[in-house]
Amino acid sequence: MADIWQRAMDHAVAIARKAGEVVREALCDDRKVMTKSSSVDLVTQTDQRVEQLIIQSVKEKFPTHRFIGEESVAAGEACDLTDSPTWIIDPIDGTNFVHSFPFVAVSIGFSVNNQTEFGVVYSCLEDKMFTARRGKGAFCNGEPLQVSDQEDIKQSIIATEFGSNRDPEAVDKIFSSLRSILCIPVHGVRSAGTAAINMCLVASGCVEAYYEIGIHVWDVAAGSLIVSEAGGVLMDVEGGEVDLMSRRIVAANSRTIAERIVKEIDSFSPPRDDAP
Ligand code: LIP
Repeated sequence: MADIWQRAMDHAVAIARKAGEVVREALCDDRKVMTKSSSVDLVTQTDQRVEQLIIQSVKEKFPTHRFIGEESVAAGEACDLTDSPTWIIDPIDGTNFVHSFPFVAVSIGFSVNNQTEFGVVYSCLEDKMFTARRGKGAFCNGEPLQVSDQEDIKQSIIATEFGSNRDPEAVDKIFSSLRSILCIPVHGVRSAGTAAINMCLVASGCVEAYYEIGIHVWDVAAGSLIVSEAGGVLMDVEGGEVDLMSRRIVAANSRTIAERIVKEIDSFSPPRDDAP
């Protein structure tokens, strides 16, 4: 049977590549940095330009589709995931881009009936195009991806981020989880600075798991499918099913590793992305 979303996925790959070119060019220029929810939540004109580039080109081809975009939501648009075909866009992982920290990704997830149909993460500076189509596997530059088969947490590397919440209570919990996980002990803890690339590292088998509290649906929509199609599992930080609007995620190579991490996480619940 023909894959009805293949044309949309092909378009996502093409537009992510084009967006990556814009990002690479912009890295050669001075960046005017603005702030959003706090002084460490950064945005540049390139984030806004890339999001508009993606949205406009999708609208021309798929006029009935809906959007959740990081910068559109920051500008006041709703963050509602309905049953309609919806493109979930993170135009650029902002803070890394501002500092030319070399992991910068364009992330595009596509959801229909609350199910992610495809995910595309373009790591612009590495020129790596990660893709996944539901039920059809995950790939990097066309090569199949497979999570690590390591089930011993003590032989593992775990990725996480510190996020942009500087509320001391939240920071204490983030450090408490980090301390517990580090002292299991694990081989190491790493941060690429972007949820999307951290998840692609899980899918590639370079790290056994990634967890974070405070991310947004646009950070993880595409990466989640890339992890599960590479054979990994997704979980909430308290166990149970992941909810992409909850701003909490564990993405691991296996249930064993995910459950072990959940045991160590000092959880909290940031306001949901779809909170009214
Ligand atoms: C970033 C995420 C990262 C998180 C940051 C931020 P942005 O996305 O990729 O995992 O720790 O706080 O949310 O805002 O740079 O696109």
